[in-house]
Formats: sequence, structure tokens, C-alpha cells
Amino acid sequence: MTDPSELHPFTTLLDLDLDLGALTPVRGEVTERRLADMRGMYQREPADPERLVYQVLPIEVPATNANILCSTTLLHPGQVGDEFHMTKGHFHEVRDRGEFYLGIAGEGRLVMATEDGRSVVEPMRRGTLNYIPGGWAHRSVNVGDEPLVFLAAYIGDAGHDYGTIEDRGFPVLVVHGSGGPAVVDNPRYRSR
Ligand code: M6P
Ligand code: ZN
Repeated sequence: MTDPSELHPFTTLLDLDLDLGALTPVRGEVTERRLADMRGMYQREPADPERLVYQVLPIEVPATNANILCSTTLLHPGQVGDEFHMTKGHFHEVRDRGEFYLGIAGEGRLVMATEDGRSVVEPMRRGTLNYIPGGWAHRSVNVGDEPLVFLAAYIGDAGHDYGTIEDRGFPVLVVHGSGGPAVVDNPRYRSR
């Protein structure tokens, strides 16, 4: 689409279902991620690959830099070994594209990392606004007992680079420690 005014304005009422932790309605195709879709990302190989970890509910518009893409992520509570349920995590293919997350329900951590190995871990909960600058990979982690739900918005042509994270991992992990969620170094991280 060359003329962005060809896209008709619309309003989506985000209706928070407290039982499901889900936002409806959805405009577009829901992505479901199971443990089987995340092979090698957890330190321990899971025994139940069919377990549903998260769903991404999009508000679809054309993926160009004229638009802002939005999606709601519903990340179910749970662990694989010591590690809490998490998203795959990605850099943007167009590295300088930024993003923000608005926390809606649950308790989480947002793990961010640069390609030269710097990392930052920020809290996520209802009402938090996490700003992810360009050049920072991002992965969300559910450290609570309820679904972690957040709205994401990013520049439409950003794209998802999963391969770099699949090859190298994140520098840190979020694990269930004796005093609650703990951030520890990832022994399998491959620095450059
Ligand atoms: C957020 C956004 C989406 C992303 C989703 C799940 O909603 O960042 O772009 O797809 O989280 O994360 P991932 O794609 O890393 O699995
Ligand atoms: Zn992103």
C-alpha cells in the first residue's frame, strides 16, 4: 500500500476477561506457541512438547513503516525446570526499530539484550510501560501464577529475527530462586 489513507480508521475495544486474562476481539490470525516450537531455548528439554506456552493476538495492519503494529500476548504461567515460561524473543530484522509494551495483567520480567552482550531486566505488570529501543532483543517471562498479558506496539516494517536468539541465546535467564524470581547468567550464551 503506497497511500496510507487507504487504510480505514478503526477502533478496537480491548475487553479484559479477568477469568481468561485474554483481550478480545482479535483482528487477525492468532499465533500459538508450544514448547515444541521453542526447541533448545530452555536449558532443559521439556517432557511435554505439546504444552501451550503463549498466544499472540494481533490487531493486523499492513507491515510497513507507515503503520504501527499491535498485538496482545497471553503468556501462561508455568516452568520448564527452574526457568519460567517465556516467549521465544527476537531482535527486529530492521535493527533500529523500537517497540513498547503496556502491561495488562499478571507479573513478568522483560529481558532485553544488545548484540554486544549488554542486558537489562525490567518488571512487567498491570500498568507498566516498557520502552524497548532499537537494537535491543526482547523476551518476556511470566514469573507469577496467573497469565501475563501485555499489549505490544511497534513500527510496522520491524520484522522478527528469531535466528540470532536461537543461535546465541540471551545473556541472562530468569529462574525460580529460593527468594523468588532470580536473574542468572546463561551458561550457554554465545557472545561474539
Ligand atoms: C509481543 C510482540 C510481538 C511478538 C510477541 C511474542 O506481542 O513483541 O511482536 O511476536 O510479543 O514474542 P516472540 O515473537 O518473541 O515469540
Ligand atoms: Zn519486537
